[in-house]
Amino acid sequence: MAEVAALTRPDAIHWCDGSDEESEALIAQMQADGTLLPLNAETNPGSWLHRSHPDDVARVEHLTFVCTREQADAGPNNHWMAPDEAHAKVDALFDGCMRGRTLYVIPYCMGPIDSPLSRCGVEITDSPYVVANMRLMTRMGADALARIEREGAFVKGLHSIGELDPERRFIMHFPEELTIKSYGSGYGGNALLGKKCHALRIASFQARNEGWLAEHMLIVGIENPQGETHYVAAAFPSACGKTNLAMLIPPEGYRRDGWKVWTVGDDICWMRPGADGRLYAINPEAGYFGVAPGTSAKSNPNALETIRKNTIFTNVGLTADEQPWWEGLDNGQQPATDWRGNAYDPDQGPAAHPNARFTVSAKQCPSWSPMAEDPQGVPISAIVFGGRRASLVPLVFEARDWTHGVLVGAAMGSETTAAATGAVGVMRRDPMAMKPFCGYNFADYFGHWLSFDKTGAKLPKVFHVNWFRKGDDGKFLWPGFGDNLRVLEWMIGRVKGEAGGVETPIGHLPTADALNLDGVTLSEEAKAKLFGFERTGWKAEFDSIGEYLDGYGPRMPQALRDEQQRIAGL
Ligand code: GTP
Ligand code: SPV
Ligand code: MN
Repeated sequence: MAEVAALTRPDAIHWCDGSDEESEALIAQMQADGTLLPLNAETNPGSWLHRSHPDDVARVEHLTFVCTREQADAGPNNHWMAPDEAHAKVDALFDGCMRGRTLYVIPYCMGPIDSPLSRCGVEITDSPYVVANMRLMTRMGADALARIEREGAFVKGLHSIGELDPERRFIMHFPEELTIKSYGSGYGGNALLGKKCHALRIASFQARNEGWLAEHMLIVGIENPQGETHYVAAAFPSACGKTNLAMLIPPEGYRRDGWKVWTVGDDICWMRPGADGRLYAINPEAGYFGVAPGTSAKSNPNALETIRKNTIFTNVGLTADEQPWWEGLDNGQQPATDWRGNAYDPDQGPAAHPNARFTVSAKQCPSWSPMAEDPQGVPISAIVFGGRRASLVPLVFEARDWTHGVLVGAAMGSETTAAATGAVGVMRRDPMAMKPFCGYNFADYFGHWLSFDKTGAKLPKVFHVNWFRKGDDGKFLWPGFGDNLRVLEWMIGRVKGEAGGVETPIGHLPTADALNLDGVTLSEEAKAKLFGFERTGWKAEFDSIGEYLDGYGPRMPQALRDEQQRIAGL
């Protein structure tokens, strides 16, 4: 601490205790200096708008580094810099950067305070906006500090918004030192260090050494009419539907029959084998940092209800009476001001930035699961991988066994989204939705996944879904959102050995009558594309998957290459 203060030279130091008084004082200060703008107090009580610097609206994958001693340990999947060089580079930027500012010390716990699966960290930052967000997203303050003092070990994070200059911006990870240094951005994934930097990049590295998994997955509980709840963990890349699936509202008929959906987490999942051989999962987060555009009373009513109060909105538009507004909100209101604060002009682009976000406490979600606080976590029945694929990939298929399931995850492809700076809609390999987040070599990561298949293990079944298949007219063929429960129901049926499937080279697809489609109208084209196996296209896909795996050289586990070879024959 003294070292950091000597380097950064803040005017004042504040230790965060997480109290209401502290939060109120910070918010008052941010309101006074314009960091937070008050929203309509009647429609959005306790809620604020933050407009970020227009060049600082998303994660910056090209400026994110994993700094292991050996470059090969970071893998071809990460940008790498030698630790000494990285420290020197970023410390030069931190030198004196907090002059005139307050340094905040944020002790936080990822996961329930009393869970053996949880891990703590301390983030030092000069951004009160980061403090306010960390308060919603983590268990922050006195309780976390007490656990840190008891345990001794914690992840050290240093953050400064610097000058918000994209040329002077770095997100550096030192997994071997349990250290993060982030400079020059105030955006969520770059600045809320408990989230992607700690809970995914550093935690994935720790998890490999300690025999657990840190994943970019939602966790959702599906309660059937008999009152049994099955927990499902699903990895979709950024802005590909995790929040929506986690908060799903069952279609009318299912609701009548008594189906219920429970939200445990919407972005990150830590899991480890329990004494009974099953995988048990916790959500290390305490809030949601969700995508605003596309969130409506139709697509995600639970999210809309969650963000009715006590919410920080970042880079949304505003109506004339200061209500938050975004594309796809569909509530009959019109935007007056865009996310930059200019009068809304459709010729100047959307009113909300496509990666506009809301930050809110998880407990405000109507479907929030009390099991999210269980220190032992929830047992996982199914793991789901999925991407945004306009062509080829059917609605759902099931992997034959664990090794095949690991290949299905390793082979994931998805079209890029606005969650990271760069081109949108470009198909890339995003294994297990962890391309931007795995803190070590993917070849070792796949090997770690394979290692869970051992005597006594009762592993979940593995599935792959694609909500984003398009027809010849360029429109989505599957209604998605609430109707995705039909697919989850089939998966649970498979877990229980009750639902039908047909074997194909890529795995089991549902038989024609195995999926409940009551109330869904699908064209013949839709049925063929959503439930069909396209041999020629898959042949080419498997060649491309083979090339991808080969790119990792001999470090890639042979079992995975054998599995790819076996299927590539088709
Ligand atoms: P991160 O927070 O970036 O990790 O993203 P996420 O995976 O939680 O994404 P989110 O659920 O916020 O979804 C992002 C976008 O996908 C939104 O625009 C949604 O409207 C859209 N989306 C989600 N589920 C579906 C679906 O089932 N079908 C279709 N067509 N779109 C969906
Ligand atoms: C993602 O990009 O996957 C997010 C948002 O969940 S952020 O926390 O900014 O990375
Ligand atoms: Mn995410």
